[in-house]
Amino acid sequence: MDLISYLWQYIVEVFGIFIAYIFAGIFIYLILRRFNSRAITLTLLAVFVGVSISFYIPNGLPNAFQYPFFMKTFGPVDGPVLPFSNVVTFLSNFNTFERVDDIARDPHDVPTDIVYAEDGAVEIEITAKEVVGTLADGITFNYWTFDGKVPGPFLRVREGDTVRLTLHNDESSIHHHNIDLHAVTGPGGGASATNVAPGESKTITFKALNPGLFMYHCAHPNVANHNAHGMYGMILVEPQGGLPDVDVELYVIQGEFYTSGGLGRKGLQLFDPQAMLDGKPQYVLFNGRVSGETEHMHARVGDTIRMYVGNGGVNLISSFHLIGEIFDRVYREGDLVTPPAQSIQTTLIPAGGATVVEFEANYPGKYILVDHALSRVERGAWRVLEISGDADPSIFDGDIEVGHGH
Ligand SMILES: [Cu+2]
Repeated sequence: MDLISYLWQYIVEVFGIFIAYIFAGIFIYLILRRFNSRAITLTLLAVFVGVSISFYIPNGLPNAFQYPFFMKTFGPVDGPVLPFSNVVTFLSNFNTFERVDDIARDPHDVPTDIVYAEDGAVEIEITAKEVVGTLADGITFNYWTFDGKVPGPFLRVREGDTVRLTLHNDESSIHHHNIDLHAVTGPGGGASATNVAPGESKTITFKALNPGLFMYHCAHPNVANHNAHGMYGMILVEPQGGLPDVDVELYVIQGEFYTSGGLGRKGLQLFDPQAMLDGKPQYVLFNGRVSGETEHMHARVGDTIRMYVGNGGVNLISSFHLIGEIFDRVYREGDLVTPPAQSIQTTLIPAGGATVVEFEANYPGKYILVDHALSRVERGAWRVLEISGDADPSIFDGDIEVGHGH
């Protein structure tokens, strides 16, 4: 019943169109019988076919009808269409998937210490897990995750460390998964040695040769498909000697979600591979959830804030900007070797790339981080940083209006 309530709009859409089409046919048939004229018959037939075609050509079949069995793609491995049997397995096992109410990882969830095992290696365990999460109020999506949240856990190591990473694939998963860490020097960034079937685990060891902030993501075919379900996170490789101390560290990753229903369509949203190939996401989100429903990030006046920001893609470049602040330092593209750029308003984050920004919280208020390709804000690409503390009128003074329209 749960599933039917989620899929109700698809069912209504399919039957609505079906019924309308049948009765349009009956209507025409009745008119033809009444007039019994060849000219009217041909005219009405032409109108009917013409209207059908003109609807079909620009729109295709309604999304609810559509499953692109015959999509032809040219990547090195399988295309982004899920095997139909997997979709059926997902729908028939729908009630057994874990429900995650808050799919968005808390941006404050950044470990400060590196924990070493007895043999001196950094030991990391991650579980790939497919869950049903809330994308926005009343809108759910089948997320594929690392550790049940989007993004996956923030990993912290230091240049020169040996890292032993075990990837588990939860028994409830339908798909195989793996992990490609951009911090790894080795085949597939670790992906080809971590392919895990549901219930399986595999371990790799790697040396963190280069410092920087790096993305990691699932690279199981179809890679874009796995990424577009939420399978990404970041690993920080601190330079020898570490990074300067700051008061607050925050972790956000922008990502695109390609859903079969339009923006705001309620219910369970199925993944739309055609929209992904076209690069037209319905949602662009920080940490996998529409931001109006997430907790604010917090800091105090006087704090130095460092943000680790990534772009899980799979198609867009992020024009990362924090409204009402200037980044004092930007470690462009996550480069922690070169001295940072300074006093930057907006910085680019490529798909599969990252940036580190630092700034001092100078004045209290609500600051909104966005992708400054601003139409994406309407698709969910914003998040609030709330700075509390005393206002210094020499920095800013004015009557602050809230919720001003146009
Ligand atoms: Cu995967």
